[in-house]
Amino acid sequence: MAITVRSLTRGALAAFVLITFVACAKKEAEPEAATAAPAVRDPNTPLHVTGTGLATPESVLWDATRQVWYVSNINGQAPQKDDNGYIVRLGANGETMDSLPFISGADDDVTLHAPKGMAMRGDTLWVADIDALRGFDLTSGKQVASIDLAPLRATFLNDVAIGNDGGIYITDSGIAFDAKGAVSHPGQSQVFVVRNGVPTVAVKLPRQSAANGIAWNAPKNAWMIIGFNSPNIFEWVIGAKETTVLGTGPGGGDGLIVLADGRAIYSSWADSSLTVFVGGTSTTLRKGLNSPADLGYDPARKLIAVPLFNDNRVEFWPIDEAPAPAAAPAPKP
Ligand SMILES: [Ca+2]
Ligand SMILES: [Ca+2]
Repeated sequence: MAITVRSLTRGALAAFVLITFVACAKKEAEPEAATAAPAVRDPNTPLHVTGTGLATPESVLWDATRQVWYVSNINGQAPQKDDNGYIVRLGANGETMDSLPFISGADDDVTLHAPKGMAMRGDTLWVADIDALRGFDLTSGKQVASIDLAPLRATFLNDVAIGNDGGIYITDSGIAFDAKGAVSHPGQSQVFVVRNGVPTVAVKLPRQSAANGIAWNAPKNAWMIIGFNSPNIFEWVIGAKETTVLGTGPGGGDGLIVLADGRAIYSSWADSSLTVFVGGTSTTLRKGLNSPADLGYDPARKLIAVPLFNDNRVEFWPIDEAPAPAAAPAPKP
């Protein structure tokens, strides 16, 4: 029904104007989640920020086919089996997409306690969940698999990656937390591989290294692994009995990606940084990132997604955009 101003009483007109105003205000507020890039960017601000709908975000994963980011949310304590974890989708520029989580432990037909690392193989999203690997259909969000790694003594599954052999590789930090939050290492720092639905131990790392990020390093045909409780950058060649150490960094390692050119970029809780590792040396790329967890990466845009675990936020940074330099020191005479 068309509404003419003449047919409205003064009160109704005021309400109509108010509603229109609110609607306009709402419309203008919408792009907040995805800040448009100005012509000249300030390299010290993220390209996009997403700060709504997230609760203890641990991992971000880019899906180039669907042009969405997946964000795993622990929603509470990292080791707690509370079945309240969830996964949301964000648009390519970090826009909030889901009014309800895409995948939610709160649903009766989903079990998801504290989701961390994620990887895609075909149409399935594989998610590390304390001592199990959960599989979800990427179109429907329905749970399609649950693989129990508790019999292999998994205690803190962390990152997931697909190998060039088709195996699903999962790190186990092997850590536990007591009632006061103190960390102990009752489990083994190790990597599992799942083939045809069957998990086995792939390799064990030094006991207290707390294996965290894992990424396939194609140029070297090997895995790269970092530990939350180690400054070492580990390498593991499939079939080798042990890992080797490629170099060191600040420690507190979490997310890890390896670029096509062989550069590795990882997040560090120790110095709140993104750090680049190349030629055996770690160099700070960017600081000021509080509790930076498992990184997502879109190679087409060279855009890195950093979930800030304790800040309930995901920041998107172009990787090859250098931070504005601090004031240069005066040249020495
Ligand atoms: Ca449930
Ligand atoms: Ca992690």
